[in-house]
Order: sequence, then structure tokens, then C-alpha cells
Amino acid sequence: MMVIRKAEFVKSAANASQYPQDGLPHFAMVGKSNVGKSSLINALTNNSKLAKISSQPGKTRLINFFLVNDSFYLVDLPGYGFARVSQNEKAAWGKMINEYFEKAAPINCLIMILDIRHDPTADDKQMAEWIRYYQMPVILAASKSDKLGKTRIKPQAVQLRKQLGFSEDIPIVPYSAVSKTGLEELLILMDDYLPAED
Ligand SMILES: Nc1nc2c(ncn2[C@@H]2O[C@H](COP(=O)(O)OP(=O)(O)O)[C@@H](O)[C@H]2O)c(=O)[nH]1
Ligand SMILES: [Mg+2]
Repeated sequence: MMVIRKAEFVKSAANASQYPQDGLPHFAMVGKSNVGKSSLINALTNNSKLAKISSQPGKTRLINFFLVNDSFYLVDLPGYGFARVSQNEKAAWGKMINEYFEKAAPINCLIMILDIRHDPTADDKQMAEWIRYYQMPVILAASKSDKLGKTRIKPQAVQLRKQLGFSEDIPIVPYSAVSKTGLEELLILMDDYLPAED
């Protein structure tokens, strides 16, 4: 299994010319604001201070790159669906994500995060369509499983995947950044997208 030995913030980018240019693979976190993207980066790297967690939703406006084990990036994408943002901000978000999808080769895999307690929003469904359109590899990650009774976790995750229109071939992993459950399973799935370590 992948062991995360080292993780560091590298840079923030507003456009493609600012992305890292070293050709290392990316795992990019997508999901609505406040779903837990930054918390997942911190939980996976076991560093609570690495990515900025905000109780104010909608604060991440840039793409943040974190280099792990000197061999791949965890990418914190700006969240979508924050009700109070203006049309201008929504357009800017769309442009930024679209540019990332088109120009940040190689994106090895997206990690699409959904709150396990809630049905997918229209924005989540739009993102799922986008992922299928670009034929991007994706792992679904259902956050905040600590907020749900144990017996409801698995069925709720399976339901979420179905509501998003993904087949059973797409993995969905319930996890909690608080109780740290599900993280190993995610790392095992991510490992399949990385070149074998020597
Ligand atoms: N209970 C619980 N809270 C979480 C979990 N993951 C994130 N949060 C909380 O959800 C809020 C938003 O998290 P954040 O990582 O900033 O979301 P982002 O906007 O998607 O980056 C913060 O208050 C986090 O502490 C989780 O697995 N369980
Ligand atoms: Mg964030």
C-alpha cells in the first residue's frame, strides 16, 4: 500500500501557465464548497495544517498543488455550488476548471467528493456529466461518514453513485476525515493509478 512519507504545498495557480510543469501525475479533488476537499488532503497526508480548511464556504479561488512523496500531486480545485457567488464568479470558476481539465495533462484521476448525508445537487450531476464527457478516471469519495449511523453508510454511498449516473464499475468509498476511516481504502485505489514504486 502507498505510504505517504512527505507532502508539501508547492503553489497556487490561476491559469495553466502556472501549473507545475514536471509531468508528474495528479489526483484532483472536485466537489462543492465545504464538502471536505481540503480536509481530505490533510487526512490523507496526516497533516492537519497542509491545506487550508475554512468554515466559511467558497473561499478557495485558486488551484492549489501539493506534492506527495516527490512523485505525484494532490490538487485542491475550487469548489462549486456556493449559493451566494455572483454570475461572474461562477463563470470564472467554470473557466478555471475547464482549463484544468483540458491542459493539466496528465490528470491521472479525479477524486469526486460528495457529502454522504445529502443527495447530489444539480452541480454534482453536471460535474458527473463532465467527467464522463472527458472520460476521466474517477474515484467517488463520500465524506463525513462519521455523521451517519453505521448501517446507513454503505447503502447511502451506493445510492449516491446511482443518482449521479455512474455504473458499479466506478468505486465509491465512504470516509471520514474526522474518525479517519476509509482513508486506507482510498489510498489503495489511488495506488492503481501510479507507476509501481521501486
Ligand atoms: N464531521 C466531519 N466534518 C468534516 C469532514 N471533512 C470535512 N469536514 C468539515 O467540513 C468543513 C469544510 O471542510 P473543507 O475541507 O474546508 O471543505 P472544502 O471547501 O471542500 O475544502 C470543515 O468545517 C471541516 O472540518 C468529515 O469527514 N467529517
Ligand atoms: Mg477547501
